Amino acid sequence: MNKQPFKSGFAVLIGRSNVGKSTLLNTLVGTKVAITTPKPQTTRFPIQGVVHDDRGQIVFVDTPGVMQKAKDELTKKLLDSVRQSLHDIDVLIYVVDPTRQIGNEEKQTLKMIEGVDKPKLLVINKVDERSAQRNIDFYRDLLEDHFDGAIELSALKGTNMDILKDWIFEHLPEGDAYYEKSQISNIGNKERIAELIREKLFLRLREEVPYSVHVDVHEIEERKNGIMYIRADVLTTEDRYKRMIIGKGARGIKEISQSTRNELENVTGKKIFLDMEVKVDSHWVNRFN
Ligand SMILES: Nc1nc2c(ncn2[C@@H]2O[C@H](COP(=O)(O)OP(=O)(O)OP(=O)(O)O)[C@@H](O)[C@H]2O)c(=O)[nH]1
Ligand SMILES: [Mg+2]
Repeated sequence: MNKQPFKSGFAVLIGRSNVGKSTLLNTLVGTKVAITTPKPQTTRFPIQGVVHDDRGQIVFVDTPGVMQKAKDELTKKLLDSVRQSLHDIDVLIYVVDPTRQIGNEEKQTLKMIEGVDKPKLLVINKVDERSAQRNIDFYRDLLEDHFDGAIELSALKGTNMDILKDWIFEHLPEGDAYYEKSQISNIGNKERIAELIREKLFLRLREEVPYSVHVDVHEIEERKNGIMYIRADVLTTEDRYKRMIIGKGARGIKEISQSTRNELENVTGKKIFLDMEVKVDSHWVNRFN
């Protein structure tokens, strides 16, 4: 029997904020690698998720969403990290959200990928949404100018994932695996838990508050009584945000802690003790990269 050559490479997910890149990554990998929320700018650094297959290995790279208002320091840094992610890739997956119109931001994002000389796939996501039909033809027209293929799918429902993987394998180079079979991501436990806490903060907080927040997990320790002890700092830029995060009678922070623990206990099967402190640090963005 003729054995097919093993293929491997990096497939980078690029697109505006909130189009569903992280949701797509999680569905493809089959587990929660990246956090997802209905708010823009959820993802803050490239996260890799690995799909192992008989044909080879796809390393998906989820990136921060491109946002037009690049005036604040965080947005500038996120945009830089998207630009960095466009180097050393094998396939580009450009994700769009047809429930929204093509505006200047989409055009700016398209400009960013113009110079990328690799196979480019247009992924039209969220086709399960009724309102997707309104703009879908405009997005289909994008194909002619910019892309080597297009797939319409729903990352949330998991439709057309096989077609997506087939397309990528067709366009990946031959090569050795980058990851061991048992590995599905490049992010460590501390980062993963920090991201989970940030997800809960994003889901609970309004307006600009989530963007003022950074989470550091300093310690994870399995104690003799079987309890997993986690110590984390929630940093925010202003005292008034700190008060909003903590909430009246500490209700806010208790809820965030509770929902983080619930999810971690479900995933790990262990009892979790979460020691979380909210601190004001107006300079975390400067240190962030
Ligand atoms: N209906 C529907 N909603 C989706 C789909 N994919 C993602 N979403 C929703 O869209 C929102 C944004 O999803 P994310 O995966 O966080 O989007 P993202 O592109 O990673 O966003 P940033 O990290 O901010 O750039 C969430 O509320 C998702 O549940 C889909 O296929 N259908
Ligand atoms: Mg994301």
